[in-house]
Amino acid sequence: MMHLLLDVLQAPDPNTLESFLGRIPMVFNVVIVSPPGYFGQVNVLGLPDTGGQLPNNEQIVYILDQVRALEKEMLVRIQKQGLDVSPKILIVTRLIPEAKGTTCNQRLERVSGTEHTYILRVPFRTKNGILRKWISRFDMWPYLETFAEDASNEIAAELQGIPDLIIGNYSHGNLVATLLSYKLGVTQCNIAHSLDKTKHPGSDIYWKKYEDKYHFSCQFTADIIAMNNADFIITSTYQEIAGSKNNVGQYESHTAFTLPGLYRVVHGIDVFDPKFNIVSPGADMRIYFPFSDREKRLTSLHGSIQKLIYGDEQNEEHVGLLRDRSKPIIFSMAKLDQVKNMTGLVECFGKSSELRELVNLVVVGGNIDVQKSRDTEEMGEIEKVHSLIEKYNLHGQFRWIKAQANRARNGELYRCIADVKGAFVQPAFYEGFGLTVVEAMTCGLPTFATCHGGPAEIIEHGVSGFHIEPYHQDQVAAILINFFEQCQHDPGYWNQISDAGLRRIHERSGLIYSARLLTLAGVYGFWKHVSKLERRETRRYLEMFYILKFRDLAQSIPLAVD
Ligand code: UDP
Ligand code: LCN
Repeated sequence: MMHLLLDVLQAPDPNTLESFLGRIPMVFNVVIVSPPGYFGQVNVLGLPDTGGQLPNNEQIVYILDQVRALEKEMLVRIQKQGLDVSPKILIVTRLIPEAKGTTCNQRLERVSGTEHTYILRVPFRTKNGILRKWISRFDMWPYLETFAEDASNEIAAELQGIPDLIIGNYSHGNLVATLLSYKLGVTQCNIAHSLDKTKHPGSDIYWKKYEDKYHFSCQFTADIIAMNNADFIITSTYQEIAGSKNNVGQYESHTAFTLPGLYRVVHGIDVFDPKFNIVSPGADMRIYFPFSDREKRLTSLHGSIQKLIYGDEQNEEHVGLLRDRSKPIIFSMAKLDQVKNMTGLVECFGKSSELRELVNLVVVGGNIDVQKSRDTEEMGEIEKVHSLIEKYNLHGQFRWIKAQANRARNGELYRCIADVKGAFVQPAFYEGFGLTVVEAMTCGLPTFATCHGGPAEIIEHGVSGFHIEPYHQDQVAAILINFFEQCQHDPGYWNQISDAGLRRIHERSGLIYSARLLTLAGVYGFWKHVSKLERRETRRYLEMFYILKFRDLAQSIPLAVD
């Protein structure tokens, strides 16, 4: 460190400064905020903000993987720094008294596979008392200020002090992280995941149309405040920040927009601000590994997977049959949200007799029995799949399996699809990052994924997989047909794409994720310290915006009644 310091004093280039700051012991306590949904490790029920019966929503999976890696890295660093201190990581989420059989009514829960990481739950409170039931993320805005206040006390009690880094997730987490970091003067990092503004095209101009249901006015205001208050921002891809030639980036779409009748943003965020950093998460390598890793394969699960794919039974777990087992399978797995466009994939398959000649289709997602669903959007999608099965007479060529909670088995499922020389298809209209794409590629499954959002960057078209345009089903079918025909003529072609996908993933491995995160925390923590003055005007402006705009908007949302 003395050598590094000498170098910094002599020629302070950014790399040396970064290594130097990265080594200073600065981060011992980390708080990660994510209020929506049922945040649990098992059994989180099928509600929209949780994404299934399990931690299967990108945000929860992302955070649980993140904390495990983060704890490891913190321990290594603390030891290297010659210190004898136990780190602590707290995931702060909402406590839901009516927890429906989950652990979401427990105040504190240790994260499995860690020593020093806990989920800390804090209830939503108003002057009428504590809110007992689950509410949708769209209706949470009026609760968040008090939540942040209460959370800061709970955090202080748990840590016996203040955290060194606060990481927000998604609109709500980022707003609460803002309030906490403002109050405590702590370095703030934001992670957007999939912001709703880009997921719902036109939601700014037509905000009034969506207001009753989604309260986007609140959410977009919160997003703007949080991204400007953050000391640094982590994204999974470059696209997410600045977009591409054909697609607008998540952050880019916040640079200028209008909410007619409310306000107009002329300089919402600078996408070239040095606070942006690309740090991609990888898939958990214990669960997702190549199909060719024979010794590691979970062969004991093959029986149940075979049943899942080929079993005769038609029930609420699966419907449809695959008559010709010699055909490869195209496989997809996602929530049955409109934006995931699973129905588009089924339709694309249904319409193309050529594709149906070549392959079978297997889709995992949602409920099959519409009565079992509690989400209106999902209900619409469920009915659409059922009607597509009839319309295109998909019997014998299509299998639809209900959302699957067992991650270990899901990993093996991807590999079993690879065994039959199949492919993975991710047909979303927009995808913030696309964990399933990384998972499939990590298992060595050739992957076809949407060209809108993260996957466009994960895959190099025609090399390590393929980009598809979800708005043009004919084109999607043509790309798939072309691939499988080529595989018939040249069996080596399948392996070539599979290998290139694996290589691509390893190049961008998520193993470096937590190391990078901690170094960034050091660098930006230092920067926050030295640039206090510069940011004072911004902070005053944000205070004003919060008090004069956000508060009124949040208060206009009706409170839930138990
Ligand atoms: N997933 C799952 N079972 C399902 C559907 C999805 O375990 O039935 C998992 C999937 O493997 C991935 C995550 O849920 O890890 C979904 O992440 P993605 O980024 O694809 O989409 P999100 O739902 O977060 O928008
Ligand atoms: C992150 C996502 O990607 C969305 O699909 C979720 O609905 C959101 O978080 C809220 O949990």
